[in-house]
This record gives sequence, structure tokens and C-alpha cells, in this order.
Amino acid sequence: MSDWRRKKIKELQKFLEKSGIDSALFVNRHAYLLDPNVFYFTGVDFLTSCFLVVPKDGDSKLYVPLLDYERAESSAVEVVAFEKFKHVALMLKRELRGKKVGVNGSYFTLGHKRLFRGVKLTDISDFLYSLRSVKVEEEIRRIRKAVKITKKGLKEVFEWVKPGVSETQIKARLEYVFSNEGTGGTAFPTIVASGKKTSQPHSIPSPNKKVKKGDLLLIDCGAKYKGYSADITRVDVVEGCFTKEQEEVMEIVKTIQKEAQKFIKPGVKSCEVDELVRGLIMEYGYEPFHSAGHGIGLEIHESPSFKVDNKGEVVKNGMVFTLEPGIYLPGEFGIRIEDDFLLLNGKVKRI
Ligand SMILES: [Mn+2]
Repeated sequence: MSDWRRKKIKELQKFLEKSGIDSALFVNRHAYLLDPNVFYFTGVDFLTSCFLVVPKDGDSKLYVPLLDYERAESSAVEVVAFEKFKHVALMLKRELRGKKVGVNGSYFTLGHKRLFRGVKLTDISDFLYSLRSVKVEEEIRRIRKAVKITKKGLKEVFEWVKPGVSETQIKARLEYVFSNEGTGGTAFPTIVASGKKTSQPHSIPSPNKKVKKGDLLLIDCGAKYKGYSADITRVDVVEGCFTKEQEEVMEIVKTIQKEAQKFIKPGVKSCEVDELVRGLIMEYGYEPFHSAGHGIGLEIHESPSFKVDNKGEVVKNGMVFTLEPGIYLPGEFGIRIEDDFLLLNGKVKRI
């Protein structure tokens, strides 16, 4: 049982009290939509069917099916086993009726809402993202490990790749390294783009696209380690050298990433980071395609979110985020460099 999870629950409770909310309620019902906050507050991963109730004061309770009870016993909160999901839903509906209940709007579906008819629901996802954006030591250690494995995979794959290999084979080879290193798979679907396809930031790897000698090869990937994500992008040339133009763009992108790293300090607004990066890309005569970066953690995109329209968010010590400047020339090529950074004691360091 870890103390930091209890502290984070206390912070949630303080927020509920201050906001006039009686309880927070988290529901997992399907394996494809697991609220990361359940893992965050309890330390128990992959609960495909459960309820977590955090009252503004008093003890929190995690309701899990009998089959998960043994595994959930190490939870940071009290665990109750159930036989029928619907019975617990009904019991909680009665208990919470007429009360104001905070839910995570990003994961609480209309189906969940139907189970709690008569309960006053309010979205507290902004608070949850802001709470999770400041990482504790254990989380930073896990992200570091995820980054280390990701870099190892990238190194091996760029050394291994040769003309004739397809984009999906490259993806498979990379993910083999991740699995072999004991990860929980990938943090998001791996992007492998070769040749002209590198100009599409979200290019989908194809089994029919084989790399050729001299092709630009872009890989954007991340291993997941004990629930925590890495997100790194590298570009290289298959058995060859960058063209002069590619090399220039590569240098610009690297320079912009360094500028953004130097610029970020506690108190800087998230939108200012994106404004800086967009401004620099334009100064070099190119068009910005996407935002400057984003927080990473249990989810691949979390707070902080470096977007021009994100005016309210401020960067804080303890945040972990990516900086991923990219320059794209549609129909020609694209270059993006992405690394993961930690802001600690006022300094941004690459992980
Ligand atoms: Mn990213």
C-alpha cells in the first residue's frame, strides 16, 4: 500500500469539500474503457468491472468482482467483493441519490449515467487531470523505465532495418523489443512512416510499404511500463544520408526543441509554450501542423497540454511532458523530434 496514493485521495477529498461535491464515483464496466483514475487511486490495474467511491470525508471503497478480490487486496483503499455488478450499481444509486457526485467526464459514459438515474452528476475531469499532472517519485521512476525501454527498441530497430522491410515489420520488431523488456505493451499505436509518408504526422504503417535505400524513416512510439507511458519520435535515413534540405529541417527542429526546453519554467502558461514553438516554425518559413507537446503518464495525452488555446493551465514542478516540434512538407517529407522531459526544481531535464 502506498502513501502517495492516500495523499492524492486526500487532495481529491479536499477538492470535493471545497466544491460542494459529496462524493467522487469511478466506474469501470468494459475492458476497452478503463478509467486510469481507478489504478491511480488504488494501485490496482486492469479492473474491468468495478466501482470506486471516494466520499468528501471518510473512507473510500473499491467494489470489485469476486474473481479480482485477491489481486485487489493490496489496494490503497478498502476493498469489497461483489457477485453482481448491477446489484452494486443499484445499492450505490440508492446511497448517492439526491447527492452531488463528481465523475470523470472523459470516461463516464451515457451507459454509466443510466445506472445512476436520479444522482446529480458533475464532471470533475479537469481537476483529476491537474491532480495527476504533478508526478510523484514512483511515477517518475516508471516513466524513466518506459523511456529507457523505448530508446532501446528504437536503437535496435534503426540498426536492424534494411531495404525491403515493410513498415509493419518495423513496428512488429520494435514492439517485440518492448515486450521482451517486460513492458505492458505500447502506450499508443506505433507510427512508422517511410519516404513521402513522413509528411503525415499520424501516418499508419502499411504491410505494403517497404522501405528503400535512402528513404527517410520516422518512428513515433512509446513503451508502457507498469501503467506509465513514454512517447518518443526519431527520424533517420535507411542506408544513406539526409538530403541537404532534410538536414536543415532536422537542425531547425532540434533547435526549436532546445528553445522550448529552455523556455519552460514553473509558472509559464501551457499556451505560451505552443505559441513559442509555432512562432519559431513560422520564423524559419514553415507552417506549424500540430501542438508543441503534452503531458504523459497513465494516459498518452494528459496535462499539461501545450496548445495555443489552453490559456488557463500553468506549468508546475513535477510535470512530465513531451516536446515534439515537427516540420512537414506535404508530398515531400516530414521531420519530427520528440523527447520526454521532467520539470523539477525549476529546471527542465530530458528523461
Ligand atoms: Mn506525442
